[in-house]
Amino acid sequence: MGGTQSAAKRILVLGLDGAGKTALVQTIVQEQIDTLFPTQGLKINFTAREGIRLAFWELPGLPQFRPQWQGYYDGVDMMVFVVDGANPKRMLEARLTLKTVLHSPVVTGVPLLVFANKCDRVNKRSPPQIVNLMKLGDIRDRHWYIQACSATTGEGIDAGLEWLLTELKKGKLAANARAVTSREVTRRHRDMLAEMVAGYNKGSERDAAGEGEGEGEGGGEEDALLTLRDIQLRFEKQSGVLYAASCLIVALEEREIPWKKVEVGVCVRVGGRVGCALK
Ligand SMILES: Nc1nc2c(ncn2[C@@H]2O[C@H](COP(=O)(O)OP(=O)(O)O)[C@@H](O)[C@H]2O)c(=O)[nH]1
Ligand SMILES: [Mg+2]
Repeated sequence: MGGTQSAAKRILVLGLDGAGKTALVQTIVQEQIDTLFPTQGLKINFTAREGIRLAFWELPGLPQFRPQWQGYYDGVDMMVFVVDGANPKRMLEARLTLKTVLHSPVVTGVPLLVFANKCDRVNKRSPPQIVNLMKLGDIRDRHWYIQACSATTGEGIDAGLEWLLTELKKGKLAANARAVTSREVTRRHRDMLAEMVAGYNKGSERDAAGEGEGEGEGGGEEDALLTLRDIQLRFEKQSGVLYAASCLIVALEEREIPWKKVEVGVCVRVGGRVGCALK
């Protein structure tokens, strides 16, 4: 058979209740639009575009369900936030809700598509107005895009999906790169540092038990005690390389220079000519 379920890109569809999430996903997957009731649980819909399988995970938007959203963040490839573009009264609530979502370190770097839905309504707000109302300009740790659309007429949906597919094709490396360059200490840096400090503690314990003596000759480099200064230097070197790789990827992306992952380590190849391997 074709692609497995695990190969599908996972798109989390979030937004306040009544924003039009269910209607939008139904239009995308071309499902019959039934009478819509507020969604109570997780709804997953599959479709495929340009050979990419897409799994839309729609979560219920009512306030009592929002704290549960974070349980679905791990492994997400894309976030779609649907806002009712014709309801300025709930724009603040939408802004604060989105802010809480983006605050989670699990989704740092994951690209965000904001669908300003219900653009068929006369009192709709324009995307620039919504950018202002929702303070989207403050988002710096991921690629984001706003697209006006109507789940009812279908207007704007293809344009939004086109951006979404372009982002998905870049893959997780791009999202991770953005996460690294936008945060002072990333999770990977923290893990790296924790490992080094754990090694230091082990060494100190051995030393306290008097086993550190006599290691000079046969113990070898591996057993040599790390000092905090060593840890600092190693951390600076390794995190610097990670940071450099991430900055490079982001710089290439911003200039729309194509790059791709290759076999060894974290590699970047530009235009099939320049190669840069970082390990
Ligand atoms: N005029 C208009 N109404 C819409 C649009 N999208 C959704 N709706 C209506 O908004 C209401 C809430 O939609 P629903 O998909 O259930 O929102 P959800 O709670 O975010 O899943 C329903 O009555 C829909 O018919 C749209 O693009 N235009
Ligand atoms: Mg719904």
